[in-house]
Amino acid sequence: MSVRTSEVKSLDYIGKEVMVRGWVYRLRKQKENAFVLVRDDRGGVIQCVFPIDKAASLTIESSIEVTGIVTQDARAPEGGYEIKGKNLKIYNIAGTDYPIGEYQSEELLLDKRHLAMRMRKMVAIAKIRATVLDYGRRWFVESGWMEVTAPIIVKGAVEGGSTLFKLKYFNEEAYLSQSAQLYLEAMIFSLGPVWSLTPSFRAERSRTIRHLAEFSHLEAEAPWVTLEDLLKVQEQLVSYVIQNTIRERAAELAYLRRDIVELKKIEPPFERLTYEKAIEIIKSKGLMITQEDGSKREIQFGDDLNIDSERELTKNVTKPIFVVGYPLSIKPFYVKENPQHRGNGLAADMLAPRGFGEITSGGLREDNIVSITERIKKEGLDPAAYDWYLDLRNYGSVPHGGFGLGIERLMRWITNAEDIKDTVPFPRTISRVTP
Ligand code: AMO
Repeated sequence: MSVRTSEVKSLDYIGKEVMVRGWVYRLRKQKENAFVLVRDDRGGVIQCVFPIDKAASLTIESSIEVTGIVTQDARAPEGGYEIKGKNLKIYNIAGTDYPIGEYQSEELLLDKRHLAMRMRKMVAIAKIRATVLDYGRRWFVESGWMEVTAPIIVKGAVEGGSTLFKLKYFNEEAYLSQSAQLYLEAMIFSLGPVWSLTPSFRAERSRTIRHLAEFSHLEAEAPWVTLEDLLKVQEQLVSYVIQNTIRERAAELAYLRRDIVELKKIEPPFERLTYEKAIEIIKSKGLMITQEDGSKREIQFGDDLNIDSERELTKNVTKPIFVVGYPLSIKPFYVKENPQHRGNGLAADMLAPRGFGEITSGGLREDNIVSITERIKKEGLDPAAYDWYLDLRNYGSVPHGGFGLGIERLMRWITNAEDIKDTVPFPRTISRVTP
């Protein structure tokens, strides 16, 4: 039976025969012996030593099966354990031109992502990601929300027409979903609080370090909630995911050199900042915003918060903050108007600390059929495409709301990644659809 390297590295195995399967991660051939650092299929490594004649044909990334005796040797890398190899079975001798070495450009690593996935950095990130997804799901399951699945092929825009991916759907035009929200809204009427984890697609035309064309979207929707209820759900969810992830993935975060002192302190409540106050703060800091023609001006009420504004608001905070009450003019058609504050939406975004930017967005939904139809038209969308959605306002409409969390945005913050592309195995952007 094959064992993983992480199991072998314990006193229990000293002197015992084990079998490890994996790939040649590093290779040092000396006169008498070959020192083979074997990487297993969970990214762990252990040194295996063979007489040189047995291992002469090995190359980096050759796939092998090693049988041998576990010994302890302080000189062995990665913890002082090694395997004195008895048998070596070779599955495949890798080509000698393996393109991933120690120093590579980011572009090459993206071009060769199918191979770069074998790098220990990528394995660490993938493990953290699996844990983030695991606890994201668990929070909802444990809190009594029901998992549902929304379609990916849809007829209507949720987040504006400019980022829609068109698709030929038999004899008509359809789109890739930007968000499950409208479908989740349809499900709360019979299923109560629901959530989904599906890919969302955005034809983002600009290259940024926080936008992907395809991202993992954790979304939730519930009937009879207030905006404050939704904020509480989000701060609990994010805190729960972070605390469990840093506990279970301490080794991987350490490998990535992520300092987790601040992450340890993430717990509810998160500060709530009104949009007005946010604009005041940004103004007082003298931050200028860049207009479409490249010229700069002072930020004013009615402007959306871009990454620079978000960075300004969060550069000195250690916990996420909510910006609450955006003007309706900069929010999509479904955002409910605040009856106490006309023109303002009952919506909020969660901004991660230290400039990582928006990680969730959500709020209450407009539940009045007349207002929402007008808003759909105002956005230049065709109400006919929202027929079914408008039915929800016609047959037993209720106050309701929800939010969407971008898994890669959360991952970027947790792993302290420079670029969002680092948080996903095979990123999709305007300039990249392979591998
Ligand atoms: P929004 O468009 O703000 O809102 O998206 C919600 C969250 O999804 C993430 N996100 C992205 N992540 C990576 N690449 C992108 N291009 C990208 N775009 C968005 C962000 C963002 O906060 N239906 C609404 C939410 C709601 O009101 O329920 C929506 O999709 O983390």
